[in-house]
Amino acid sequence: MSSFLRPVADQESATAGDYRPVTSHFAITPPVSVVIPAMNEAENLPYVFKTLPGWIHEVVLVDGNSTDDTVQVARDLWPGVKVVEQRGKGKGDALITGFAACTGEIIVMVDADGSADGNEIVSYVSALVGGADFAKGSRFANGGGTDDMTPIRKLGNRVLCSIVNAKFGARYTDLCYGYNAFWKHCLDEIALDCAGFEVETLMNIRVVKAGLRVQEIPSHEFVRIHGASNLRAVRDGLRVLKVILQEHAGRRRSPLRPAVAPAANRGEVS
Ligand SMILES: Nc1nc2c(ncn2[C@@H]2O[C@H](COP(=O)(O)OP(=O)(O)O)[C@@H](O)[C@H]2O)c(=O)[nH]1
Ligand SMILES: [Mg+2]
Repeated sequence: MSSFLRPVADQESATAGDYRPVTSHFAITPPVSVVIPAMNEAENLPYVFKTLPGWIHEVVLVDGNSTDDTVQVARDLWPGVKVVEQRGKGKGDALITGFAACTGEIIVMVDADGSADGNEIVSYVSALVGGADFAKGSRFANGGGTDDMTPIRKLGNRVLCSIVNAKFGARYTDLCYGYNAFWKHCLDEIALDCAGFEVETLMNIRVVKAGLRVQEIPSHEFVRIHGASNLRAVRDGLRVLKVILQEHAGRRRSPLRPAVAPAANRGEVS
């Protein structure tokens, strides 16, 4: 559904207890927040917003000190978008900041590079209202796919995923994927404390350690539309491996950056 077709009045008046029609066959009560970490993604945002469903409660865009028009483009495309200025650095830092700004009961994380199809959000939300705590996107589950991963990234992801499965008793088919959704209460149980691209791995490990109900959702990752990935396969792969080993050793990691900035220092919301 195009953002132009959003039932704005319904969204604004909807509160927990109201039913939000999601499809002609499905309605839900919990408000859904979508968190979009974005660093210089102005050219990609039109593609991202175009696929977001009209029934979501709010969009929280976490700006990573973009030097392009990311923030203005987001405001033009989605009036009412909540823009959070990131104070630290890295995707993990951005997501932690964005999660803290959400008012919905369900949180969906969506990349801003045009690789994620917002039409899949209904599958994630369906799994959550059906009983899962954490709906984990997978490009390698039956029905999923990727046009964006290089062979080296596929190999690294596969090896790291196998290590997580072996060490934590998980049965994941994907590990380092940015499209996931969860009930907000999960945040208390996973207490995220990381800065970079290891964030999804940390989430995937901590939900399993916390005994939360995880359901994989087949997802298709499209190719980034404009610009280049910020991820560096070797550097970030090693960060992921370090997190896996630290989590397995049971050590509480000292965060690379504060998990949540002190109130006075927290990103501005507008
Ligand atoms: N706010 C913010 N967003 C980031 C940062 N690093 C990456 N992102 C966003 O995270 C998403 C995934 O990053 P990307 O570079 O595409 O990595 P890849 O998908 O792993 O290739 C994109 O929407 C980026 O704009 C950051 O430091 N701050
Ligand atoms: Mg990407």
